Amino acid sequence: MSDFSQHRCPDRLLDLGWTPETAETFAPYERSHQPARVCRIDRGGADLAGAAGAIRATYGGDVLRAGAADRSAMPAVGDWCVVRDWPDGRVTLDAVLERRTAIVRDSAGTTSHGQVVVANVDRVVIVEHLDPDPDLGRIERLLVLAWASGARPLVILTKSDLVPDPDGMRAEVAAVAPGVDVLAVSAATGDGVEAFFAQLAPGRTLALLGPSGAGKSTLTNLVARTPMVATGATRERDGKGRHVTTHRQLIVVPGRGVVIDTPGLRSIGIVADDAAVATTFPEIEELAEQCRFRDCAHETEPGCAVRAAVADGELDEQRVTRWRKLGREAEFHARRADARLRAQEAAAWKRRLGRH
Ligand SMILES: Nc1nc2c(ncn2[C@@H]2O[C@H](COP(=O)(O)OP(=O)(O)OP(=O)(O)O)[C@@H](O)[C@H]2O)c(=O)[nH]1
Ligand SMILES: [Mg+2]
Ligand SMILES: [Zn+2]
Repeated sequence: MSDFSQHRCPDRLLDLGWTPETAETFAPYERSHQPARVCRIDRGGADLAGAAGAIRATYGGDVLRAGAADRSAMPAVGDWCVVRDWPDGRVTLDAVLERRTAIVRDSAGTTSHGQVVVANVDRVVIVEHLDPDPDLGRIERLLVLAWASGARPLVILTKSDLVPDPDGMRAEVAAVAPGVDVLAVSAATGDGVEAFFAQLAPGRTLALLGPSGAGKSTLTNLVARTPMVATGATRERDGKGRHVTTHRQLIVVPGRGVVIDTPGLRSIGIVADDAAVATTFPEIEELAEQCRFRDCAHETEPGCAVRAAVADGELDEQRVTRWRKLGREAEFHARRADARLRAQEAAAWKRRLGRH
């Protein structure tokens, strides 16, 4: 049995989120490599945490080749990787172990490969401020991203100390997040912070996502019990808002859990399937099943249950608009992924025919 199995693996790996599944994916490498989790990425390599502490590694040839063909194959923060110590002192990151979950955003360009924002996350924490007003559309978009990742979402509304009725606002947000816990917190007064901490558990990984200035790094430092990452008012430079956090960073808090702080998101393209959109908008999907026509576009068709609910004031028209937009985006992405698959298949055939 592997030295890194659940029973015999160092406590440090369990603190990092090591699971029996990770042990299984690592087994083929155990003679030559050690496992480590990516804390931070830069162009030259990665900072990782392993059983014996911090590791700095450069990317091995196989990783670079795979990453050139498919960007999502490059290591991401949260990934479990295998690293090798060479006699000449070099340390290389030679493979990325299979991901349990991955938050993938649409990357610019013509390929359909998404960019892995963070990997192996258990809870996606959507952080949104109560002041200025929370952006419901942004929360829904991040919920789609979260459901598509395979991890469970959670919404944290920050800066409750700055608004007169945080509970009322919390209820409004909860209405667009069916089935998802929505908490209001204040880092300034400590209100609601214990309920947030209740979401932590040793070995569990939380990733904080949300706009710049929402308070992601402030929450990270609260979890860490010490200032680990910089926080501050968003700076203005060249007329463009500057983010305080510029790197994704994984922080291990022994006995408490793992938290990943990320830079504020400006805009995010989703890489999602219909299922993630459906899970985000369950009440609309349920109505849509009652439309007279199976292919109802919910525009002018007779017997449209969605439009009827809007007319009756049971359903917010803007939420319907956002649902359709996200649905179209998911569909667009699925078509592009299909096209890539077909192109790959065609290229493979060409190679096979070329050999004869
Ligand atoms: N009043 C109040 N201020 C807060 C709260 N949480 C965060 N802040 C302040 O909001 C500002 C932004 O907080 P950060 O934690 O740096 O925000 P961020 O989400 O990490 O921002 P980026 O790193 O740019 O993405 C800081 O000045 C914090 O002190 C809160 O609950 N109440
Ligand atoms: Mg930050
Ligand atoms: Zn309809």
